[in-house]
Amino acid sequence: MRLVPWCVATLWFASALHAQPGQNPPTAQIELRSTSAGVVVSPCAAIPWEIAIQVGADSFGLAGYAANLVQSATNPVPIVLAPAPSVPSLLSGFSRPAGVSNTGPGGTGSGYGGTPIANQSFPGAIDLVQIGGMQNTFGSPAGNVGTDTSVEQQIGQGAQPQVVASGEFFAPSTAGSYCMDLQATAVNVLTSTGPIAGIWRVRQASVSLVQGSFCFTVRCLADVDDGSGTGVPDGGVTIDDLLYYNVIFADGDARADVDDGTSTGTCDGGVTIDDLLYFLDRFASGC
Ligand SMILES: [Ca+2]
Ligand SMILES: [Ca+2]
Repeated sequence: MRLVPWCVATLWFASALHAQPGQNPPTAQIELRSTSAGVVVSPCAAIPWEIAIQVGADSFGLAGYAANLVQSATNPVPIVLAPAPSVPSLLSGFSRPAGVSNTGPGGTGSGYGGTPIANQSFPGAIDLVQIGGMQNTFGSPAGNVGTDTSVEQQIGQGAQPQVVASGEFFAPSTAGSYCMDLQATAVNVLTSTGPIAGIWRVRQASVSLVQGSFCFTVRCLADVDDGSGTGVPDGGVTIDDLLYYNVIFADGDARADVDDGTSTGTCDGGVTIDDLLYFLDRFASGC
């Protein structure tokens, strides 16, 4: 399925329109970050992610960007990613209707947070494509899109990279190493005001992907203790784990939520007999 590339097509159009041959392109850095990077997490743990951009001093700041958040095809099981739920306040002029971005799922609202698309090489996996949007640098709105024609300068040129999008997903309950990648990154920056009042020259930046992925490890679902009774996993599945689960299940502890009745290890936020049955099944199978 091809997405209608309103955002990106406009980015390319703006680049071509205002390209300045013979000059080195302005620079930008983009990175994908997560506080779960390199961490061993529990099944169903919330995994936060964010995209940050640093724009070089050789321009007047961020004009627009787009990036895909894609899960590695080597992940043990697929993950369904949901769009970033909100737009950072500083970037409000990049999301429709104020800015120019894809429409949201179903053709309404803003797709700034990314459009969920099935990963063709990983059945069941849903990635996010074309996260982002752009300011209206054309000086006039296009119907109900780009209604904010006041261009904000110096976005992305602070002391720290500017967080442009953030979201989270839940770790699968299948043990193993999982990675997320940032792909198809494009960044446009403001280079100068044009000869026509209100119109900015924009150019595609030379983008450095300083951190293009992060990985985390999901521990074995049935490994919940090390014999100390404190809920510290030790990498092995023994009777200690069953004894500890017995306690947290009886308490209705959120850590005992390991299934939703489908026997797929999908958490549902509640602790019922389904969780106990699924835990016992996984315990019996050694993980
Ligand atoms: Ca254990
Ligand atoms: Ca449950």
